[in-house]
Amino acid sequence: MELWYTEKHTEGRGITIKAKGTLYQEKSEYQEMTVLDTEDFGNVMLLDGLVMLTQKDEFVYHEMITHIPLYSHPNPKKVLIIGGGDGGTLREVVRHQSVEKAVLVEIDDVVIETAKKYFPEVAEGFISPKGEVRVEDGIKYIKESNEKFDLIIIDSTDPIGPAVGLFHQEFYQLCYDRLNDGGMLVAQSESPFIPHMQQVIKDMYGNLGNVFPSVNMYLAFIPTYPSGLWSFACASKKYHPVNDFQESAYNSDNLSFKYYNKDVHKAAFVLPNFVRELFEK
Ligand code: AG3
Repeated sequence: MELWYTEKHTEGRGITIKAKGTLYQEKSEYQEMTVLDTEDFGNVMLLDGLVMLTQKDEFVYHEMITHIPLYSHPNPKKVLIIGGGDGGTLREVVRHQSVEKAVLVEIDDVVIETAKKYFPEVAEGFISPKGEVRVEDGIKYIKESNEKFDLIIIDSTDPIGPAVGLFHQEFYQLCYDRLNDGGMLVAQSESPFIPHMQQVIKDMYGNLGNVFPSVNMYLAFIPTYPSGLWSFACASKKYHPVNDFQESAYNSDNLSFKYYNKDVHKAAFVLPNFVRELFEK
């Protein structure tokens, strides 16, 4: 008998992945966690039945949500990650020489514990002495803390469940206030090829644009996410992600990547017409 897991992306399409079995399943206070063992993508983490990451393609998302802003800011020392409980974003952030401290605020401890057990190479970030992990609501943290950051990364789920507030203008304003002068914010921003996500994108970029002087979208190819074409929002107080690319930091860090490189950095901001049109009034 063959077992196939399907995530429906719309009423008429989805992704289907052949599974060897279920390794773990639990209902946390916030969402349902599932880990599948699959033929093609290794272990797959689902939250409320939606693919969050797989061992085979997580590198794309985690490299792109981190290295683009970290090599656009001339001296990012302090980074705040909202969400990202699997540790993959933290793992990439702490590789940068300039980064002295990274605070990760994840609402659901079950995500952290599951990642440590079933995705040890992703959860590697938790070992770093530069990291500080807090299990609490990111919105509450940002309201109450007065720590300032050079970069805030919003590594959230789709805007459902506990993540809804992470797409609101009030939250972006709180982030803006927590950022130092040249600060930047990067957030995962769904797929421009899925109709209901196009509306999310319009609202989200509208909200960001009401708060930040500059907002740019960039794209990456993530095979297991809806449509495979994924987007990220880069909002900035001062630095431009393409014009201010930090070539010397990139060269001196001399890190090895599986997706990101300096040409990808620039190319990721080149948008096809149907994506550009999402921003036209
Ligand atoms: N966060 C973004 C996942 C969104 C996927 N959406 C979906 N499958 N419908 C991923 C967290 C990785 N650190």
